[in-house]
Amino acid sequence: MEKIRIIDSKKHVGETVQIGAWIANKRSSGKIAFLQLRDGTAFFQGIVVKAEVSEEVFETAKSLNQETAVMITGEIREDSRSKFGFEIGVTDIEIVGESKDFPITPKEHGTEFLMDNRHLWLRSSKQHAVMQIRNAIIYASYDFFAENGFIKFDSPILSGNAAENTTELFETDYFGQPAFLSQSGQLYLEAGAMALGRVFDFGPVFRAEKSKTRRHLTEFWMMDAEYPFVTHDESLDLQEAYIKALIQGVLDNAAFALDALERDTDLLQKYIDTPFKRVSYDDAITLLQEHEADEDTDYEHLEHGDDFGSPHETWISNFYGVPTFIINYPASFKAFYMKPVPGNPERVLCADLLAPEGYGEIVGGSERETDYDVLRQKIIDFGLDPKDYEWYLDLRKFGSVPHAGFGLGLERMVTFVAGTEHIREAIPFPRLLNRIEP
Ligand code: ATP
Ligand code: AMO
Repeated sequence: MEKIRIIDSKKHVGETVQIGAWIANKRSSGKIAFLQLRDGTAFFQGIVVKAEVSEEVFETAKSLNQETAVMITGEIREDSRSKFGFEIGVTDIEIVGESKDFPITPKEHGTEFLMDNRHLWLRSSKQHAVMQIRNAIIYASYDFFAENGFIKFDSPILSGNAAENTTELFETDYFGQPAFLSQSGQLYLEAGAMALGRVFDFGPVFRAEKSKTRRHLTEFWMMDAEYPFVTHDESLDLQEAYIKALIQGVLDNAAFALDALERDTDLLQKYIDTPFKRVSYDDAITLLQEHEADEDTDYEHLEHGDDFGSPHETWISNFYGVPTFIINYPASFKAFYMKPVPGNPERVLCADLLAPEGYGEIVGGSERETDYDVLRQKIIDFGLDPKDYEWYLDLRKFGSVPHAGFGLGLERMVTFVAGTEHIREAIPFPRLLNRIEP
């Protein structure tokens, strides 16, 4: 008899098969038991009819606890009443692993309790759906980069210098010398771009974020890309195509997960079909000022030169209703490696992509400074030691070319596409300000 996975069940209609699964839920009456089965690929109903099976099998079905592991034998049938369209008419049940008092029951639980039990919470249908979306985004990302001629280039996780903001570094001891966990592979990717052309990186990065928000993790996965001989404008086109390809990948390959989360897929389709907005930082500030007295706004007044807070980002992205690039931010609160806007040294050639529906920034990118002397001076102005960046400065000595790149925070993208509330559900084991376990 063939052992199949639930996801493949429709190819086996009419056949008697075996499915290894866990009991997600169970209802039974005197005559019939409904088993909600899950095998990781999907959730699925098993029907055990007393009159059609041995007494022993029916008693076993009635005794099954939540999360007991079973090997089910039965016939795959089409059934329009089941959400999945199919079900299995159970003829035999073998218990593989017992389960007793599974802590996460169908009733409501508090967040801290669920987080303490994250290793078990992952089995719920909601977490299953979010993880499937995460997986679809990862595969779509690899596909996009492969189709667009990018080479995967892995940057180190242990580093002797800061890539972004020195206040958010995790420091460790490297045989008596300080080392830092990577905040972004970008600087190494720039070296990669000069060696291999279009490169991308996908790996964990670490930021000692002291903030407790629904958008910050201390360990998250970043998709970083870098390409030579392009300007930041050209880079925006690529970023837009990339984000659309990721959303498309989820619509194509994880539609069932979006459905389980009741995500509005028409909205996702709209983000693919509509050009993203591109608004300069200064125009965005002016727009915010013009609307600050409106009845339905509740953000603080900002002057040109101030950084946005979450309420400003939320308002801007809601105003446009599609993903919006905010370009040319003030140099004062952006990283040292960004190239100034020609003729306006106060602003830099960068963009943050704000996701609509209040999801905030999901991508950060920029055109990089190419001039050795200017870059060296900026490193000093930012309070960094040029000695730590000698290798990086070298890239400006030997055939420096215009180049740009961007980084996408995977978990922010997952949260946005899944339409979920908090970033902690977008990664299997979230690391947060007050949590490093399980
Ligand atoms: P982030 O700030 O989100 O860590 P980033 O590294 O790109 O990502 P910034 O460019 O400094 O950092 O910030 C982008 C936006 O993130 C800010 O404009 C703000 O809206 C939001 N943000 C940053 N810190 C917080 C916080 N503690 N609480 C709420 N929102 C925050
Ligand atoms: P930036 O600092 O904007 O850019 O980070 C890129 C993206 O990473 C995500 N992100 C986070 N996600 C979860 N938790 C956090 N604490 C967190 N912080 C940032 C966001 C953000 O847009 N080197 C540049 C990229 C580049 O220019 O190539 C960089 O790191 O989605």
